[in-house]
Amino acid sequence: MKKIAFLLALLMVATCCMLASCGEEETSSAPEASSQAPATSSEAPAASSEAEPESSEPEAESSEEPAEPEYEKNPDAIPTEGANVAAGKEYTISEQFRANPETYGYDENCPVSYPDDNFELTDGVIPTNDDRYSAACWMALNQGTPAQTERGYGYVQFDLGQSYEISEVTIVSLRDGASGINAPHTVEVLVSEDGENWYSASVLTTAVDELEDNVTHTLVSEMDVTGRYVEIRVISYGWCFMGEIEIK
Ligand SMILES: [Ca+2]
Ligand SMILES: [Ca+2]
Repeated sequence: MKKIAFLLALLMVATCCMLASCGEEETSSAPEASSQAPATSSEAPAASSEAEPESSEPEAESSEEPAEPEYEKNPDAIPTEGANVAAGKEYTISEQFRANPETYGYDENCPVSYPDDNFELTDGVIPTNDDRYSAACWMALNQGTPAQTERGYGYVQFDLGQSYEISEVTIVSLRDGASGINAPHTVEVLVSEDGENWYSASVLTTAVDELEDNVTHTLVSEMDVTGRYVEIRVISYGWCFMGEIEIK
């Protein structure tokens, strides 16, 4: 009996010890858990701050996305049937660079560098590889123009006179790396029926560094839209030379 009582007592002590250690573990793990809690909660803002750029990106996209349901093709738009409807049309170009001949910096009092003599982009004259950047058939935008630096892109805007079904916009551009001239690495095409409400129809990104140097390039943006007004936004490194734009 003494043995049994002793064993029972031993068992009780062992059980108590186990319970106590469990309690200790629980209480000792509790601070850990609570110390983890702030950690996770401190992670949470981090996660949310990390998520912010992500969520702000979709937001930025979604700020255009809501426009998508609003965007409807104009049923009265005229099919281009593969014809270049920009041919011979007037257009508006963003401010061009005015280089000071002594400093080469921007000087608003100096004449436009590599000007557009009206219709250069729609005259059907497509520069060849023999047309170096000094050839008159080129016009140029420069990312260093104060207004363009602030806005982030240069643009060419068309009023086609009536709404067309548009599936393709091409830009003939020059890459002359040694002269700081690059084909645009981003071409965004926006369309509008009224000239006020714009819809981003296409964003074309080009690995400019992989393009053959010292030659003329034709960049093709594809889309499936209608519009009377077309704005072509270009982002380039340094100079962006353009010789022809076609809208089909
Ligand atoms: Ca031309
Ligand atoms: Ca020119």
